[in-house]
Amino acid sequence: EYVGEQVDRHLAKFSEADAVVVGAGFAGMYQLHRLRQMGLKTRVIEVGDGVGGTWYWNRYPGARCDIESMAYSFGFSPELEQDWVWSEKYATQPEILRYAEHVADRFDLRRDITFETRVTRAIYDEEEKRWIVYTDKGEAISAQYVIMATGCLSVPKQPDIPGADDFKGPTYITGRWPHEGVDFTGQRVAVIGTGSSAIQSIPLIAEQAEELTVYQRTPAYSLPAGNRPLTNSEISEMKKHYREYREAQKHHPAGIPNPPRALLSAHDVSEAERRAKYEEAWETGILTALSSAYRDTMTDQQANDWVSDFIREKIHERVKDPKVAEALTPRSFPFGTKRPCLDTDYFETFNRDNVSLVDVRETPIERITANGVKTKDGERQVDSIVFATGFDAMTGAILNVDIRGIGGQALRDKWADGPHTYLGLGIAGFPNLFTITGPSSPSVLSNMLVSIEQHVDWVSDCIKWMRERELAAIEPTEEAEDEWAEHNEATAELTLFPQANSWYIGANVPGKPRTFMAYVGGVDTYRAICDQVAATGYAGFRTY
Ligand code: FAD
Ligand code: N01
Repeated sequence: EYVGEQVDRHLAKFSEADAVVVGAGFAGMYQLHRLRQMGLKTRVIEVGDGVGGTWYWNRYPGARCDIESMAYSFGFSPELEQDWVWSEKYATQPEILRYAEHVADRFDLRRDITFETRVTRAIYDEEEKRWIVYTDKGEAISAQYVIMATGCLSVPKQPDIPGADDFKGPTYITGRWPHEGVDFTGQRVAVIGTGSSAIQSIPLIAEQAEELTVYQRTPAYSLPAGNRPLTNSEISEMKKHYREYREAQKHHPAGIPNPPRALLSAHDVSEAERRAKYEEAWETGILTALSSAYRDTMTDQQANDWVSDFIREKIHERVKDPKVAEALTPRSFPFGTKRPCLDTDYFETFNRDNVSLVDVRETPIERITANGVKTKDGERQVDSIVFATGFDAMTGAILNVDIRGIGGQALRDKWADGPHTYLGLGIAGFPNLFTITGPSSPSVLSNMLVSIEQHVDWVSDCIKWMRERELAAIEPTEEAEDEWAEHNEATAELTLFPQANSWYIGANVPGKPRTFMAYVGGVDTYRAICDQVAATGYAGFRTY
């Protein structure tokens, strides 16, 4: 019988904890806080040398949140939300990182976080019913629970362009930006990619660089953020009603209660009314305003075509050269089926003399050379290259750890055809292992802080329930997992989401299995399901 790897307790630095949390982004930080409150000896292991996760790594120019700062923040502590003052509608990365650091100080989190350390393996010891978690610093930690708070967008996709290593000048990846910043003054710069990270950084890089060339494979739908400083009265108004607002977040499908969900179908109104509604939504500068203008935007092709056309027209208004405007106009997928972007002057940047667009659908990148980027039209020499090419999303960070469950089964094998979980929280055959905002939960389709808190609370309550009953292990049944997968797929099929080659579906990483990796049923419905599961003694899980 397989009893897990034998640890040589003399060679490895061996320690014990009740729980190991992997990652010290917002999820890991709050998980530590909750488990500590419950009296569990908890260790957090983090690769970076500070807290904040996403906001620690993504230091590229222009990085900000695209869900309003006052909403994209923790709701678990009324005192914290009253004390902290956000300066802008959409806070910059340095401000969000300061917030994460404030949370770490305020709740004295750092003393249980081991920084600059990577979890490399986690092996379940069936006899002991404990995990042994290995780090790259030679430590092995025995723990009853492992919580993967490793992030959905934390592993940058490796540049999959031939010759990427040949380039002689500096290259940068948006998700691993140098802490000291980069000065592009006087340089010829290439940016590859036109997703959210590119759209935020391009306008600022264009202001500094001598010449900027943007290599675009798929144009994006992007809406103007209308970013601005928050006024004192806005802040105090929100703070007066913060508790009700946090409650409303939990009961909205995306965790974003403003604007409220639409009751009307786009088919119920006249063209003029639709247009007026879209204009009004456009002016709000809120990511979900257009998709939630009518209830069928994400489920009805015609309803989606109307709003997609509206955005296409806006792009043509924003870009002076009609050929460039058309190249920047998304036509190959419905609005919202890839994550939309919010921008500050993104499209207008292409009106600048020092900015040019290369449409790689027409002139594919053949390779990166020692001096620049070569397409079928020839080589363009540049001094630096920025890869804004995205992430191995949802599963990348989890599968970077070699996780072995019952019978020594590797999670990498179990997920060879795509992630398989129950509720995006637990995995059959991997007892006492939880994933925060894991695949097949709403996670990336929502305000992530709302989803993170919901998952951390659910996991903490589950562990409390286990301890009260002196249970050693909990894991989903395979039947529950299969049913959840079927429900997920069926729900996604009711929408337009599967039409796009998005990172939601793994399409951005060559060779990655294609499955829709987020639950589209909504944060509100999903929370009710999770609560029901807990209330019925964790139906769909088995304990021993
Ligand atoms: P992360 O913040 O990704 O933290 C995971 C941590 O785990 C990282 O620090 C990583 O180093 C660590 N880690 C991973 N693997 C290991 C390992 N093996 N060993 C040790 N440590 C490990 N969401 C929104 O809702 N609104 C927004 O406006 C928004 N803006 C975003 C902007 C950017 C640029 C990006 C990339 C994402 C954005 N997101 C946004 C999504 C964002 O990732 C989440 O909102 C949230 O910050 C995720 O927190 P997390 O703790 O789950 O994961
Ligand atoms: O990554 P992406 P991202 N050759 O995958 C292109 C969150 N986020 O870092 O679409 C040429 O979206 C790729 O082209 P294509 C948010 O959830 C939020 O920008 O695959 N091009 C695409 O244009 C977001 O969705 C904010 O055809 C290549 C781009 O690179 C998620 O993180 C800010 C290529 C990658 O876009 C990821 O965003 C930043 C190749 N070989 C991130 N490979 C906010 O605003 C890839 N591309 C809050």
